[in-house]
Amino acid sequence: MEFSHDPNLNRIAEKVEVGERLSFEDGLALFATDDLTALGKLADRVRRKLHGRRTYFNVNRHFNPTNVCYVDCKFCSFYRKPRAADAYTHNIEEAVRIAGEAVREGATELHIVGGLNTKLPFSYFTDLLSAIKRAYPQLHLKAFTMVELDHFARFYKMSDEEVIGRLKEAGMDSCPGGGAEIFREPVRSLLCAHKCDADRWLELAGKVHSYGIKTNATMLYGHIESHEDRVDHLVRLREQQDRSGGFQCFIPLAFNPQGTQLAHLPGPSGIDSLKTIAVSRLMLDNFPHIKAYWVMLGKRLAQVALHYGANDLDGTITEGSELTEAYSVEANHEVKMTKREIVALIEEAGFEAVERDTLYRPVAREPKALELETV
Ligand code: V47
Repeated sequence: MEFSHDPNLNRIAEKVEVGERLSFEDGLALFATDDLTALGKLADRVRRKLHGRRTYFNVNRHFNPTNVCYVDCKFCSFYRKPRAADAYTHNIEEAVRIAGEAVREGATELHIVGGLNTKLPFSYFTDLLSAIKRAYPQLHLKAFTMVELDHFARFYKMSDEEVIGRLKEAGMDSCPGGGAEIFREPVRSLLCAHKCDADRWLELAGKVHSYGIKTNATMLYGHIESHEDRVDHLVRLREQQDRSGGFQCFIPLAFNPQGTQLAHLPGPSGIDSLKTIAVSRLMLDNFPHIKAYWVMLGKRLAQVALHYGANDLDGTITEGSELTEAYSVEANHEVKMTKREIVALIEEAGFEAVERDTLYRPVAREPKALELETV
């Protein structure tokens, strides 16, 4: 029996079988297919070849130092102008207190991203990292997107090398994948005219990788972009990974229109999200991990996405993170999941849940710690 009623999928399945790289046109054909089940099956084969039944999650927390930002991204409901009543900047003591809470809850990672706030000196960011590191040296600091690094270099008039070197010295262990949005023009400029462009984002990722620092990559989908824009995005990331090799994980981010300047758009459907996960797994043959980010997909769809090529659900996260709450699709913008809940989601889907650290090393916990866990 043929694999699919879609001849394009049969042709692509043969390429996948022998490990042949998929082309731009293949990417478009994958998005165009009406055979979601076969597309998912194909992505699942690749996922199982790489990871078997293992599905990763971590115990983490997000910290957003400031919501003040000049970029004015059309898809963002988090940022505020400096004089807004609810504009905030956390002080360093507050950051250390939150990091301490995270550590007591068993977190191995603090994910730090914020607005581009021109009122802060560069020393705020290095002090932030070094104060948290001094207090909790065991906590991995996944901090600052390529957009933030670009801002630091331009605004504080430093070379990229100086920015990366000083943040690394202060305690930056890896970088999250945000700010990639959609690389291709004109969509990128329509969404976020004041953000660094695609070449710059990719250049900085390459430079960070050259320091032995791992990063992630994202793609914001389900707004004004086309399938061509998405495939272009994936191909550019694949080419950068060929050059610098430091991406660990790709995370397709489902656009949540609520509260944004694009609130009139519907956001991506469930089918579109599953397709996007599957196409990502198939196109990004040099990315080890594909994450189904439950905060944006919702817990239920993220669970299903594990059968469409995803092998990671992100983490427990915990409430109290302003950016994460702004884009959450969960009821009341909830962003907390207990470890028990995340393990149950993975196991019920038929996979083996593996707690990982940020670098995808399995985390061993004392049995007692599991009993006592608060997350
Ligand atoms: O760059 C902003 C996106 C990103 C909305 O590296 C939105 O492990 C949907 O990058 N609807 C930041 N998305 C988050 C991010 C991330 C998250 C989790 C894990 C990792 C990782 C990275 O969030 C932004 C933007 O693309 N975003 N607003 C929105 N309304």
